[in-house]
Amino acid sequence: MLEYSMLYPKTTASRRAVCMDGMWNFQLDWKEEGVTSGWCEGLPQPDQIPVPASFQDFYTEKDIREYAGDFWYEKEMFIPGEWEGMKVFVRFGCATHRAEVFVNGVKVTEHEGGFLPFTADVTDIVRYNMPNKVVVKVNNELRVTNIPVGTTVTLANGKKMAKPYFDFYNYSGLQRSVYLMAVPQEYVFDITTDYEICGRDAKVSYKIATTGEHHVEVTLVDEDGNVAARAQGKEGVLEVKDAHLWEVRNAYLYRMQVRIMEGSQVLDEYEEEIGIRTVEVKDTSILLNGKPVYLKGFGKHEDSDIVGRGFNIGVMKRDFELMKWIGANSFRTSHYPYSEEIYKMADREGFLIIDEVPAVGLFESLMNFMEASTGKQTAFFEKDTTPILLKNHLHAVEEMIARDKNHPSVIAWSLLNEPETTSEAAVPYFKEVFDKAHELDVQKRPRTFALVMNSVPGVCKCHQFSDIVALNRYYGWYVKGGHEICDAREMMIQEMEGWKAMNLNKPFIFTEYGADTLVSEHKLPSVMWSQEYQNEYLQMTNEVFDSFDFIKGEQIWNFADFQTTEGIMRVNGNKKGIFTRQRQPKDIAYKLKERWENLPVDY
Ligand code: GCB
Repeated sequence: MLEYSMLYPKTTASRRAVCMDGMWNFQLDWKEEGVTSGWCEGLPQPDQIPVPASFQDFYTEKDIREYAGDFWYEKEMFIPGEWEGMKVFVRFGCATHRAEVFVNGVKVTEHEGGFLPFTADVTDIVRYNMPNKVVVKVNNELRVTNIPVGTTVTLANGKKMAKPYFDFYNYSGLQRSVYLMAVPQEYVFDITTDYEICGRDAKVSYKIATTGEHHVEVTLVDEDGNVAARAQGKEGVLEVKDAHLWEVRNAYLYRMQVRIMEGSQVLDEYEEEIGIRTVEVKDTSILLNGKPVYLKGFGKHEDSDIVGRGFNIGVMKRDFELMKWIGANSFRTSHYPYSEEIYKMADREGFLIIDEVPAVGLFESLMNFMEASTGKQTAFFEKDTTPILLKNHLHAVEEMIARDKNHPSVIAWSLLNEPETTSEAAVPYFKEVFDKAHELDVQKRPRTFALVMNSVPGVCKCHQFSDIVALNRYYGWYVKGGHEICDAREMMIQEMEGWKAMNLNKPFIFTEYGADTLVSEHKLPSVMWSQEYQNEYLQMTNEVFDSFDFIKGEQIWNFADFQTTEGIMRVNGNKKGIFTRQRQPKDIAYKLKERWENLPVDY
């Protein structure tokens, strides 16, 4: 069990949640003096910066954008007198990649991992009816012991620079909302649900963790506000008559109200929106509520102009509108768990999510998409640092499942992206990660990982861990692109024949395939990078998908163009977007729309 509750901050009859988003003081620690000079008590010369946001794209100086090291945030928070006697927390939606938090100069918590929330208990430190000061030291260096994996180098001018083993830009900072929270001493700490559909009815089993011994009551309320079921106790079953199921693109959400009671007095009240649905893999099918579903959608990124990876509610809305317009039903949170608000919206809109832990870069190369195809081996899982990496990886899996387990939209866990699976050394590492996810998830959702180009039949040592085999494939782009696309097609078919011959009896999905395309380029006949080529590429891959019946999904790379590290492989970012970074369609979007709107759900 984690030290702090992962429940999303909410104001209820017994709780308070105050959002601390807005302008915060901000200072980069160029001389690495913050710790010794006592910046935890207050920043000497701060600038002001918005939270939530990545800090990088606000500034015009390149040294700031590329800054690697410690940087500090500071804000005053007023703690109301009425909160005295309650437990008071400060909760960070994320701090990328690691943080130490100080309140009134006292260290209250630290956290490693840049894409999951953490909470500091500040009850004994805050002064009531007075302003208090929160200071956060964030660090964005990449290391081989942490996920996502990379290194940090020192340049000739003495400045540090992050070197990711992945292509997305190393955006960082307080990229998600910060909340000040007050809860009663005895409070709801965790809620876990599981579902069984019995004809027209359903059983919702639940488990509630609280911080005391008082009695718990649970009420399930339907979308019309009627009570659908009640139960008593910290563990039990809600029997729902004529259950309204949560279906793909046809969501139905019940409110699960949890109350801790002392006689007739409510000590704490928390409400979680849930959807009644089951997920299962059977033979080569992915079943939602017992019915086969074919995944259509994207690998995405949290990425947009100006705020970088910062949560942007407007961009979120636009992305869902575009996904609905194009006929998608799913996405993968490549390559890290996204902001909680995005899962809530997917719950509401009936989208299916493959939830990915930030385990990307487990292959020693900035361009693993290229180098994996060359036969390069990096002995990634054979290093002295591997046990520390594994420990951090397992912790992130635990945090992700604790945070996201009750979202009906989450139908699978992706536990790594493109790791090196060509050596036996990967096997025990995978076993621990996959076992952990299975142990922690009461719903036993399918587990997967995205296989890099060289993880092919007969070579990949780890595909057996996957309940759904997920392939990232770039035949026709990194391999045999342009006029050689006919050879790419043959290679792709040959690989799929190889998998078929293994008779794995599992569903396969494509979690990545795509071609970089500049929205400015049209050329007849096509050339790579033109919109015409992206269309040809799509047609080729679709023909292959359509010839193997064990392929149960296609999530194209990427939903939108996104920022990457600069270099000769990228034209100011990865341009495989179906939409531009500003969320306007490329030509291919219309082709995908035509295909996806016409594919049956269980195709
Ligand atoms: C991959 C990676 C993804 C890259 C993509 C590409 O295999 O998983 O993070 O962005 O290839 O476009 O090269």
